Amino acid sequence: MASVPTHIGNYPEEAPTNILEDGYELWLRYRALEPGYRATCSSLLRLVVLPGGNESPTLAAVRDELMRGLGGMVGGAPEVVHTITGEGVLCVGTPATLPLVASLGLRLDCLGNEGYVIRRVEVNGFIATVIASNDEIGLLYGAFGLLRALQTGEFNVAFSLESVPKITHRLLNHWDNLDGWVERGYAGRSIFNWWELPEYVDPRLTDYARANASVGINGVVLNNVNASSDSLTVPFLEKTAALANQFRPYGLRVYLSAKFSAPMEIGGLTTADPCADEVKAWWNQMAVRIYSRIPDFGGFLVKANSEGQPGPQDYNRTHADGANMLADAIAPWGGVVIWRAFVYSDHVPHDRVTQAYTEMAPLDGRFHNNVILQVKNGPLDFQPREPINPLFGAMPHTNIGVEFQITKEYLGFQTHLVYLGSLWQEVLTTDTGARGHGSTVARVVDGSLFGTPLSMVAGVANVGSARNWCGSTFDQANWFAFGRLAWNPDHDAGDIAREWVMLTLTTANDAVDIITGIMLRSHETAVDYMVPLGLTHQMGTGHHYGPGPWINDAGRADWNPTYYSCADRTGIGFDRTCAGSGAAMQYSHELAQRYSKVHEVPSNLLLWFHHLPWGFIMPSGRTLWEELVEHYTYGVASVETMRLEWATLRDEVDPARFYQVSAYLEIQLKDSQLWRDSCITYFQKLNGMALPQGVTPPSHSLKYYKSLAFRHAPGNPG
Ligand code: BDP
Repeated sequence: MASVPTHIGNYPEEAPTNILEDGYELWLRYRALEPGYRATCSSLLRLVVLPGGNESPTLAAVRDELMRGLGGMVGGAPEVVHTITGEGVLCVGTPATLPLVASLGLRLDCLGNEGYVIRRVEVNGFIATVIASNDEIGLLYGAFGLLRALQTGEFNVAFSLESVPKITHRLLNHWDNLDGWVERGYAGRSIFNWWELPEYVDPRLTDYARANASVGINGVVLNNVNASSDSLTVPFLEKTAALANQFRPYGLRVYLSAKFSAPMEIGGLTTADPCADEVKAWWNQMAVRIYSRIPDFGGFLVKANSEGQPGPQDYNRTHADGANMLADAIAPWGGVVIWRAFVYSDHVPHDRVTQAYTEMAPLDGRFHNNVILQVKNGPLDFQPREPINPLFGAMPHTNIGVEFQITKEYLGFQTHLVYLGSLWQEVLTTDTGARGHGSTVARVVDGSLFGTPLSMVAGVANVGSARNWCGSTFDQANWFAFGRLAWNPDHDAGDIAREWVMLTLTTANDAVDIITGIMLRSHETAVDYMVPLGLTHQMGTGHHYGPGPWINDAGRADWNPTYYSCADRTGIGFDRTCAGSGAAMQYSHELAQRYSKVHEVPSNLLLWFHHLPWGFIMPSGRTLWEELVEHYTYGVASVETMRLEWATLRDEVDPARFYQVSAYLEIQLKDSQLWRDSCITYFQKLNGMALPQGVTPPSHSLKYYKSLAFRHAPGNPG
């Protein structure tokens, strides 16, 4: 067990840079570069050219960030100059802010509004580094791109970088309530203090905006999808406007979750029927009220007819009727309606995972152009592993965005180290088969597969008021990876992990290798100790943290782990082939075939699609029961390996963060053992089979595991 460092705040003089590593700075630490490399960078980057006078807030943010970054890494305060009269100049501009940029022959036409190019070019006979873009926000993204390159040691005399986002809408969804409580939040309370707004805007929110801009996130939904109509009242719109003003320089637009019944709750109407004239008029007025305060308001996110939320179906209207009515109201200002496909009606369906497809796919082509359908990555609910949602590829005439969950509701909260980049990459690279080979989810959500104009990657935020923002060091990596993948869904999750480690923890090669290795194994490790071989939703009711595979008395059938495992004396797994629920048939022909065949389905989805006898022989030659036990056991062993590997890094990582990660790995080890032992004990009770030879038996009875409660777990609305 790592001991609590005693010297925080009183750190020995020889290591002053390790003081106050409380995680606040995230990946924007800008520590001094190693001397040799610093010399290379300083000879190139002493000076910054920005236009004099009338500097816009975005240009000011660009300048501040470069001054801060170069000052920290290269040393000294960079000098601001207005002409190029020597070597070592960094020019930053759009053709409008710095006319010189237009004359350099840089190909800006391919960059759109947000892309940027960084090149070394000759200006006035001197070699200068140029960051150029069409709009100022591209300069900010470019500044962060350059600073990242400096931090990770990629900068050199021939440095060149061009980057254009592949996704138009790169959004964080905060599940934050107006009283500051965060649904599924594990990093303290909301960073938005509605009580104090609009008069007091916490300066910390500027750092929040910087962090988002640094990874290219360009929008933020401020309130919970389980929305309160109050967010649309004038006092709260004033508060929203104050946040919008704070975020605007960083290219971060604000959005609101809208409650469908708001016209009744705060508008005095007797209906919220989307086809009623008075309802349309009410939303039209709402749009005027919002845009008069926030001219660049992003739009509405709506959870309708799902988990008890009101929606158009309450009036026998379709999701398209509801979404289009709202979309028409905000279209004149360029707003979008983001309509969630996570529909989950009051009636227990035949198979819960078929619901979104059943309701949404027939509506393809019926949504207006400024509607984006937000589809969770899997058909169930942010489980540690799911197949892709079958809606990807099934709605060619609809703007489709993916919704990931950055906060780890089902993956051990902030105390389990699980790097989500791997999970997201697995989803994004899955071939839907919709238009032949290569029809990946990434190509659906970036709009290139079907030529849909709006594209979106959204993530349920893991940011809160915790000093380190996310509740743990490694959860910062998930915020970072989300942004990087939203910018370019083809990015490699391993490269992103490595980059984050270098920016956040250490640049020492061996340590970077070890930490990146831990991160890349971490998702599969969690799947192993929680839900191996395609099992799903084995978590306890409400909190979703610890194991509850035996639970069969939750409010409705599809809230029960037993509903998903279908485990009994003879076998385990949910039959979703034609002979079962038929859910596999919602995929393209090729995928449906693969998933339906027990010998072709990937083994990590086996029990998602098939119900099999415990004695089923796996490709390894082991029985299914033996293989399950093997996975659970391996998951625990793998956490132990992570813990031991981390322990070797004591001298590489500052004491505060080293200690917290060490302690959290202890928690994860204990929990992984609990997951393994609970699940093995329960399933063994059902099948009566012996444990494979040499396997350590669980140390407690089923009664003991069932007696464990997770009271007061954070983030649980129940
Ligand atoms: C589930 C969460 C619940 C959310 C719901 C949603 O348990 O708190 O409200 O998703 O996405 O995962 O709307």
